[in-house]
Amino acid sequence: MKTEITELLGCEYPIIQGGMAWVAEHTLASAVSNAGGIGLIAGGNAPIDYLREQIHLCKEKTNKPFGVNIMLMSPNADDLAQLVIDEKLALVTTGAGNPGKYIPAWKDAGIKVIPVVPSVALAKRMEKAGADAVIAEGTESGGHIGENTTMCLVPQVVDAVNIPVIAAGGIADGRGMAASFMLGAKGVQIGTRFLASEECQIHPVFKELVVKAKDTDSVVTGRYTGHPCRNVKTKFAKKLAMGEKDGTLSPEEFEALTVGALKRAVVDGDVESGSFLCGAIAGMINDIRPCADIIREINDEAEKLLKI
Ligand code: TUI
Repeated sequence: MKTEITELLGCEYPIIQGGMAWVAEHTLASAVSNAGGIGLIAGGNAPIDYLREQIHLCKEKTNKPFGVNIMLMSPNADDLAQLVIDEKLALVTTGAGNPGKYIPAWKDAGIKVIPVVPSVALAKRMEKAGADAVIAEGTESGGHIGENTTMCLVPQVVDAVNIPVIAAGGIADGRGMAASFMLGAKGVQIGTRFLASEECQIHPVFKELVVKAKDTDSVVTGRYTGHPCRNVKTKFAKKLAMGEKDGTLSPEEFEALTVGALKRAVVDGDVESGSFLCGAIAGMINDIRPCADIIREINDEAEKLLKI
């Protein structure tokens, strides 16, 4: 499917992989890019030397464009903002903040800039600051989330800006992609579906949680810390949610329990103390497939539906 996003990024399909912290490393990113989408390496809170290595490994595995997602709350965000310039990457996406101060340098370096926005106000600010597109991410997404839903946010952002809008949050099949296009999006960002891909390097326990999840198996924790995150509803996530609700966990105690919890989920598959970030659409995902099959199937189904 050709859209303003495939034109902008030079890819075959208007499908961008989510920049999932600890999850989105070079194997997944290169598989998505080689399949004609846009793969991303997630910065998360990772050290800069690790990220440089991931970028180099990804370049070895694909000649197609790929990008980096910068989590702006990371202490390494400044260094990563410079690294994407030094490495002459095709695009950068950002999350969890306003990347305005970096945009002029990225534009000067010819990098396409696509911030994730949870609101119309930030989308407008990003357009003014020179962003090439925005990702309007609904609260159905996994990980750190805003309040508005994909269904409400996407058309409002589409109406508010003149740059292309990519929809994110709750999209895992061709119906979701077609619906996003009907709302005015020119591309989709997909995260959770790629957790259950063959190339995704997360612990098998994490993949199993995604595949087995039902519609009601995600929960948002951490609203009272200012960093709400959607996770698989494990016993640990329920304990956090309950402690937050009934006041038995102070925000400080909550933070102490969740330090390092993403790594414990992704690397160790530790259901007792890991945070398995995942979107509300996990209930629809029932198998582990190669990225190329996932991308082709989603695109073809959407194309078929949009032609009706
Ligand atoms: O960033 C994400 N999802 C993430 S990041 C992450 S790692 C993490 N580690 C520790 C604490 C929190 C997260 C896990 N999942 N998605 C993109 C996203 N960006 N969602 C919401 C936002 C956002 C929120 C506020 C973007 C901008 C924003 O701006 C506030 C402002 O400054 O105007």
